[in-house]
Amino acid sequence: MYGQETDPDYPTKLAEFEARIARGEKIEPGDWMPERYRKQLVRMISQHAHSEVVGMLPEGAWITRAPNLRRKQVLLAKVQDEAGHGQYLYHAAETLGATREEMLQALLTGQAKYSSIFNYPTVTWSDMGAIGWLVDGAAIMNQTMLAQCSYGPYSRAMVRICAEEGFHKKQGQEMIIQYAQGTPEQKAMAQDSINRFWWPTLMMFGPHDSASTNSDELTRWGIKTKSNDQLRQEFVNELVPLLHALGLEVPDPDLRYDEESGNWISGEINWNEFWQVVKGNGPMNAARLQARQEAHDNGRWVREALAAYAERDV
Ligand code: BYC
Repeated sequence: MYGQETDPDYPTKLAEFEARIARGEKIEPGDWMPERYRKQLVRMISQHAHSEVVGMLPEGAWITRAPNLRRKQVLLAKVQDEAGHGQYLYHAAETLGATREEMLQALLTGQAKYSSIFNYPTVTWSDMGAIGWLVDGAAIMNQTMLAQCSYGPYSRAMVRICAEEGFHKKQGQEMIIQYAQGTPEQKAMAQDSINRFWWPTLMMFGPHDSASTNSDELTRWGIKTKSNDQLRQEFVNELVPLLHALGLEVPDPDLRYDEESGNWISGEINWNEFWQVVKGNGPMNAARLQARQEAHDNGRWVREALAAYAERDV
């Protein structure tokens, strides 16, 4: 597809492609697509896949420390689901010509991004609740939109992922509800988790629309149908009343309700912190990549065995 725009038929093909999107048709792997559309999707889907895989680490660390068997089973199932999400998403990116090896290499060398949220530590058990309710809750908001996106394999992966994330969100919410209504120590633990995860969760939605470099292209081609700020606002509007109803505080002294718009208006996010984390300087970036590298190295024998099996004489 090199030099696609020099093709004399490019304007016609582009117009047909955009007309298909405007009609709500899905673009499928073998279909003609602008090179920028393919690149944007590979970028976003592979980052999303990496987020699912790296996202297993903060929760996986608590499987052995779950307070009872029920919680352990639920957490195990959740972490296993995230591995599955990574698989669906890597497959979706492969339909666009990206190889698994190059995507994993980009992750392990620190070239590829993954969601900033997973570069924060999980220091108490109720962080499992905060991740489920806030982080998966934020992810669902974004992914429900992506389930409508114009690229068929990505949108279909999202339908299934959202169904599973719904369970993840509910188990986290149930945990925070229980602790908020439990002993003073449990309530303080839940509040502390909310305090630490609130702002990083708001950062998950990405920079303000005015600073979002990819949004114009993604919106033009039906990949994003809501903006970063719009989704973030929907999340804040949903969560604030629920947290208040539990007697929990939102750690934002500037938070206020705007009667006219019906929105809860947040104070300003610490964008310096956000960009530091995105650039690899967050509290857990180095530890996350090291853990992924170790897992990759430990899995080498499995990849070699699979490759040998695929090449065997039949
Ligand atoms: N973290 O132009 P913008 C989960 C980057 S996992 C890091 O607005 P875009 C779960 C962005 O990549 C769910 N980087 O970007 C798993 C761009 O840099 P590049 C994860 C971020 O793409 C396990 C630059 O900033 N969900 O649910 O229009 C356990 C400018 O941003 C972030 C997804 O991955 C960030 N938060 O919008 C529990 C959803 N935000 O790439 C739970 C798919 C921005 O140009 N992704 N950047 O170098 C998306 O929807 C979009 O990519 C984003 C950003 C909304 C994240």
